[in-house]
Amino acid sequence: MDMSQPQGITDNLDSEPQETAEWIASLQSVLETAGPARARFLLSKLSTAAREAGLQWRDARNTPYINTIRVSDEPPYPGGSDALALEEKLAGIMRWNALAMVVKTNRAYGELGGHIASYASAADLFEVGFHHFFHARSAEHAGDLIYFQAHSAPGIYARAFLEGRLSSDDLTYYRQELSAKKQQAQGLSSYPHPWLMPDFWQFPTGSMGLGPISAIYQARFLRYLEHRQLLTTQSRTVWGVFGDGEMDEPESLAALSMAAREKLDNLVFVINCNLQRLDGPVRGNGHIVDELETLFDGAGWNVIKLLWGSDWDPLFARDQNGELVEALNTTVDGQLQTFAANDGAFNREHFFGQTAAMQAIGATLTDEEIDRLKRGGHDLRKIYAAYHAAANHKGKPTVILAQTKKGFGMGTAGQGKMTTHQQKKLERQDLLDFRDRFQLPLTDEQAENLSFYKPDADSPEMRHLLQKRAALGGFVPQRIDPQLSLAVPAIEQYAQFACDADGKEMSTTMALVRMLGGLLKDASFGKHVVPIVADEARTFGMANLFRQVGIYSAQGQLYEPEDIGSILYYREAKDGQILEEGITEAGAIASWTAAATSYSVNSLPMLPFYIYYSMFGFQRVGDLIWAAADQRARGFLIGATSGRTTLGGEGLQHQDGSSHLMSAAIPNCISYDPAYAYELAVIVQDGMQRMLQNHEDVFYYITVTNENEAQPSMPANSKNGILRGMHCVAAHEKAEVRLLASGPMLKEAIAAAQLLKDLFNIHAAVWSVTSYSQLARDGIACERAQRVQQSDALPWITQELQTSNSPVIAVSDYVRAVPESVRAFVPSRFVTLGTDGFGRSDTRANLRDYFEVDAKWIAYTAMAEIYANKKSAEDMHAIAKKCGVDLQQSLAMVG
Ligand SMILES: Cc1ncc(C[n+]2csc(CCOP(=O)(O)OP(=O)(O)O)c2C)c(N)n1
Repeated sequence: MDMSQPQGITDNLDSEPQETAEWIASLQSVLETAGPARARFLLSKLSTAAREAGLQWRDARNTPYINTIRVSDEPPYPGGSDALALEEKLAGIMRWNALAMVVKTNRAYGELGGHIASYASAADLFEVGFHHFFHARSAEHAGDLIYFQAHSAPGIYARAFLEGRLSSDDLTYYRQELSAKKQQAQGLSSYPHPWLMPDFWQFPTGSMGLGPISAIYQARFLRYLEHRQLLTTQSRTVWGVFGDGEMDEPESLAALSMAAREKLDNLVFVINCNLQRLDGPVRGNGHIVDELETLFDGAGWNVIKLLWGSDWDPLFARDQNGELVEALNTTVDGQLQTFAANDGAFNREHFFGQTAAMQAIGATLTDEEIDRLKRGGHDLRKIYAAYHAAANHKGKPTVILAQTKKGFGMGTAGQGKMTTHQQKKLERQDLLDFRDRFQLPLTDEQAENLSFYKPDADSPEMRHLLQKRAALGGFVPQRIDPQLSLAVPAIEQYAQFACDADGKEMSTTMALVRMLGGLLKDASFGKHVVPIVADEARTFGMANLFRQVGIYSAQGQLYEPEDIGSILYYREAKDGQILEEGITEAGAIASWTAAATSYSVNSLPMLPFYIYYSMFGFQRVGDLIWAAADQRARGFLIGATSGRTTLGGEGLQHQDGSSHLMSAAIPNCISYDPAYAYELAVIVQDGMQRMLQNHEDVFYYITVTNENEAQPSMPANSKNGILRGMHCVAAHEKAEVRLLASGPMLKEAIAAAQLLKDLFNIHAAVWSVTSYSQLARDGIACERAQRVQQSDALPWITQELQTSNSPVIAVSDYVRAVPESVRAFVPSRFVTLGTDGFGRSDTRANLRDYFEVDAKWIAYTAMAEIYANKKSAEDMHAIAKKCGVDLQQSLAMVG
């Protein structure tokens, strides 16, 4: 007998039904007489015996295509059938107002877009949450944290309208934030954007996949605060409602096992399985629900399938030989979509018509009743049961796979249609049908005109709505900034060594880590600091922090670390402070965002420093950083081992020449590329003050390098220039050339100035450019002020350079576009040097020669500018040779 063929998973043939029935009866009898624990024990013994017999059998990860929660386990609905009826009515009103808002907007301006079908499928999932589960922040409860499926935003606005938080004028300005402002109305952003609606939205979810990973790390960060005894968070739940199509994003699934490993039972995902995405079915030829069940179950989550409404219960009760369930098991999603798009008669023929037994089940219903059979995600009673089970499940995060119909209730105009995602225009008859479908008290004219509908304030449904929210502490979503300040330590306290470095050798990474260590030691401030790494702490010399503040682990340390004997041993602790995320930049940045928004989410300001390989930041997880910016994050991103020529041997994929270009495009990201430890100290101090004391919604990106250098002490009066983007480090009244350089290139510029003096008796002045992007922003702002406000404000860079006409050479270890960004504000001839192209593995010296950014190239470039068009080619070759530059070889390299 071939026992290698896995049996029992795909093979549904039952050759011995009698024998099968006996086995099942035995199991049932054990269950009845000895209980579930004994039944589980026996099954697991059987499984072991099967494996020992070489059967290679394992239980299928999938359960049948029916609800996980049995009817007998459903809790009573709070408020009974009266509440149920009111809530169904309210859901219909939300649906209408959401639809009216989108269609109205698109009648006026066809270009504005918006979605109807997604919310139509999610409305009931949201409503049960709003009525019974989603706690607002109040005196009794710190508030649940809810990540809303972004393109269902119209429904959240529709609810806020009924709650009295938005006016009908506001709804009229959906997706018209600019026009709204002119009319003193509140513009409604397309998707959840805290930047645009700072009192309303908490979490940006518009970019698919970012919501799920962010929700997971948010839940974990609550635990971190709890375990560090900074906050009591136990009653708070993180809810995330996401699309089934969205689960294909790698970020959506990336952190599932972490959530289970950390036992995040404060986390509930609700996946709106309407089986469709934008273009068509999510898994036309399979079951997305089953696929997700396998993935979540395999990762260790509690999985609840919520597939069929209460009106299916009597049908399943009649399904004596399992043919109905078997049909559901084998009907693929593409077909289920077709069933959703067609009427009762079609479903009778094509679904219930499959076998005689099913025909008989179908015969108990009229066509109208078949048409109205609900999927689980549209049945408030079933949804409540699933949420109740999820909220009470201990030890694991829960996912509810809620099956719905896309465009539910949109009838032939949209329900289950392939094109429903983008539908935003409805004909007269479709509107009337929708009104009738949800029994809305609107006249034909009102329906046709898309009038918003709000029941009287003292109507039972309005009273119910407001009572329910009052019982849960108020309205959600709601975002606050309590403006809590932290006393920032004085710079002398943690960075004296950097300000008075006096030529001591160190890299800026070493300086940063030492400052961090100092900040962590501060008796009152230190506990707010959150060091985050993605498995590179040793690379950045941070191993000493392992011992100093410990690595956070919910379980503490269950083993004796190999290096227990060393002073810097690998110390994990339940109250550990470092978030060591492992090799997941996406996870680490999601952690950083949770910490960087704690001032708002938890009314507890925290200060995260996420230190990472700079190349694996903006390039790798730029969209998550963009979302953090939207969310008004406050914290430090530290791009370490930065600079295309400074990282040396690591080569093309590691050498970062572009992060400063990308960070400059994020409006509230303040970027610096400092050369010296004292500059770094001034920047960190300024950042802490702006973020933690002035409550500015900015975050800092600072690049640091691993190149050791002699660090000078801080010159007097340099602070203003450091923060504004440039300060002079070598002045010369008669400078014939001015050299600007950032980060590691500064020492090359200083060496170039020396070369010019030694070789040609040419005088150069040198500036340290701490931030080309801040100089450029200032330049653009001044230029606009001159144009629009007739101001005479001069950009800082112009002020610094306007005293002479001598040429200016600007150097950066990033692509030339970075220094190029200040060209318009330089009042003389201007040349940029940068590191465009792919990186290479070699020594710093060879790389800087190759990219033509080292001292000799800067000196040669200066000479070429000073002698522009005044010297012959031969003379220039001779000058180059004197500088040590080989023009012939460089041309060959570039070629
Ligand atoms: C990263 C990203 N890619 C693409 C989109 C565009 N987009 C918006 S909604 C959508 C389909 C969503 O399908 P699903 O997650 O199944 O949600 P449904 O609308 O069906 O409920 C797409 C592709 C996006 N918003 N974000």
